[in-house]
Amino acid sequence: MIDKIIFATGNEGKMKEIRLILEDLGVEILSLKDTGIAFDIEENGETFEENAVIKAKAVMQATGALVLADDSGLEIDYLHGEPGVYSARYLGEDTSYRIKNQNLIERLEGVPDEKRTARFVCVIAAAFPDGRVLTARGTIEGMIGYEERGKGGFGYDPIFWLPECGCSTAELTMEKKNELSHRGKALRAMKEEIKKLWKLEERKK
Ligand code: ITT
Repeated sequence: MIDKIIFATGNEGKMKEIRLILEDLGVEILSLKDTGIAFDIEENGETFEENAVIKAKAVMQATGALVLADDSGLEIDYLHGEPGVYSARYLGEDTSYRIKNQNLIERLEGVPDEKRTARFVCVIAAAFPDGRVLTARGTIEGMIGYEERGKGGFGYDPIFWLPECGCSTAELTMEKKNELSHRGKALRAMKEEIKKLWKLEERKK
């Protein structure tokens, strides 16, 4: 029986959300930092799916553990899907989100509400020690706001406006964000797949 899962992410904001979503699996969830191994993974895929699989496989091969990975990003329709798979690297990996968010607000200056549509996308990949690979995708639709709002979440959350909530995703509690978010949807779907596989394996014993 598997007693731990390594989550192949170096993003602390993601990791907090992930721990809460996977809490009920009853196994230890280790981040890359927790493994103590230094990884330099080149995310050279062209899709969220490719990048999530690259990360999960690289860490599975180095550790022999069941590894999950998250590749996610923000797609802005008016900018033809930018920043998309380059969301973390947009304007440079080390540039603050203050600057990235302000820049996106400026690029949408004068653009009316109906053309400010955007979505967060998340693909979770699972790489099993026997070589099997699974992926699950989740999205959340919203709009690019006119200013940064809220202190919660991370990354582009302060400019991601949810009209039905009348707030940005940075103004939601982590529980509420997980309930609605791209990551929450993809990771809950993956959790169900993993539970099914574990049940099958238990039955075979
Ligand atoms: P790992 O590859 O180590 O997991 P990363 O931050 O480099 O961390 P990605 O390549 O998947 O991760 O880039 C995802 C970026 O998309 C992330 O850095 C944010 O800028 C943005 N993003 C994804 N999910 C988000 C969310 O829930 N809220 C705000 N921004 C998000």
